[in-house]
Amino acid sequence: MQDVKNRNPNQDEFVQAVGEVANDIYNWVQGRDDYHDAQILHRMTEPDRIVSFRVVWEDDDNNVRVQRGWRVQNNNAIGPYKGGLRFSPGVNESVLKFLAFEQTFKNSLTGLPLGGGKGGSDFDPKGKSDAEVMRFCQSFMTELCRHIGPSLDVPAGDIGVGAREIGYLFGQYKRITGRFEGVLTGKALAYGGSQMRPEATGFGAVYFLREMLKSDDQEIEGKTAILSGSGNVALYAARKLIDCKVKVLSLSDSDGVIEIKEGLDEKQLEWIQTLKFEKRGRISEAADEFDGITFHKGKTPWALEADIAMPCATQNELAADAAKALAGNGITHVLEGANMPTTADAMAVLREKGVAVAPAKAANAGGVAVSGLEMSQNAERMSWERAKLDDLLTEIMADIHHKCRKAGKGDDGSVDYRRGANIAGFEKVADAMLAYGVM
Ligand code: NDP
Ligand code: 2IT
Repeated sequence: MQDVKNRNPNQDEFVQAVGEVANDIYNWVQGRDDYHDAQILHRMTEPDRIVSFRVVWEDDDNNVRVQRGWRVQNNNAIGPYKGGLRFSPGVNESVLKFLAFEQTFKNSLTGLPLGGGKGGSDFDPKGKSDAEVMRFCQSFMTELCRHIGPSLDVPAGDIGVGAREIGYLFGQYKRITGRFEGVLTGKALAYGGSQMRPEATGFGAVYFLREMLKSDDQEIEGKTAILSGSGNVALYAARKLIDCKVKVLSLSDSDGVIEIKEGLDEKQLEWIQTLKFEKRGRISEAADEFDGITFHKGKTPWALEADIAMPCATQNELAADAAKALAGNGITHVLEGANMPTTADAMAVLREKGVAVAPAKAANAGGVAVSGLEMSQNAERMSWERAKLDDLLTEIMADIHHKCRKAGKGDDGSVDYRRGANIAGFEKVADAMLAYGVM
């Protein structure tokens, strides 16, 4: 790890993500001389390549604006690079390297032939007009298009990149290359998108939770949950939790948290979906609209009492103090909807207090799994029915759960899902790399 730190100065997020994996697989790889001799882990910590580029666009007042763009192609040992694009002012090379690294193991866990990548820009879509977002996306894709392709690298959405952005990006790819092909996932149904892709990450996380509870002889029905975030992952997780008769007691954005004392109802959720996905409003507006909802400015959900906590916003949003509060408030399960939402210190607290943690690379893998299925549909120029995709997603999440339990079981019979996810995700990629020899 010291070597990883030295090689990646000022890249804290990347070092953190590598540290988690290295720590969890350390004992398991002892005795695997083939991995050691081939320097597998060391090789995995160097991305195959990073493309970095300038993105220039004009705002509505004709000012020329300059942004940075990246694509981190981390590892294609088991399939074409695959992973989302993030547009957010906090994006930098460290964040994208950590996300691409995580994605590699997550994609391996899905059982589908998907390598790992991630990309994005420090562009902030918030407060921009549709025309500005379109011009930015077109400029971004004008460079990115030469580095991606259906068998090479297939980007998708992430923070700040949803259906609108994917539409502009795909349109520009098609315009420049002249090819209509499955080069992006998360497309709308009208032009080659998949049923269930918008819902897949949030729904998949809840399917994973259901499996976790089942293996402890618990029912999901009747539980209470606190969620952070109010984007794609949080709102579809909330939708599935409500279907499973779980009370959703909070949602949030970077302004603060809404507390929903009686639990979110269908009508409120639909209203919030329109607010966030169509009107691009702020979560505090839900408190102005509904009596049972209160807004706490600048706060997070982690002080509220519940059975389940689901961080669904961003990395390192759940720190040690919050973890202590969660454990003290009766939280039994933490389900990571976001990527690496729990700091290393917070993770240590949760482990010590015996709170079960479903790690991001397992819990939120449903999104990329259905992206993989979107690629299959595009390749055969077909589109599958919603029920089939929901069944496949359910099966994939159950299979990931099974892999995590199997690899994460300790000598005393207890299960560490994070260790299990890291070992099971690592093994498939490592074995493929071994097969290719030294490269
Ligand atoms: P969205 O852009 O749809 O929503 C992001 C949400 O998180 C918003 O509510 C946003 O609030 C909040 N948020 C973002 N940054 C911060 C911050 N620094 N502090 C507090 N709140 C913040 O993104 P997604 O829902 O798609 O992604 C959420 C997380 O899930 C990310 O970690 C992403 O990597 C992960 N993920 C997403 C998948 C997908 O399929 N979309 C798949 C797997 C993982 P605000 O509007 O105020 O910024
Ligand atoms: O973090 C993730 O898994 C995603 N943002 C989804 C990636 C994808 O290719 O669907």
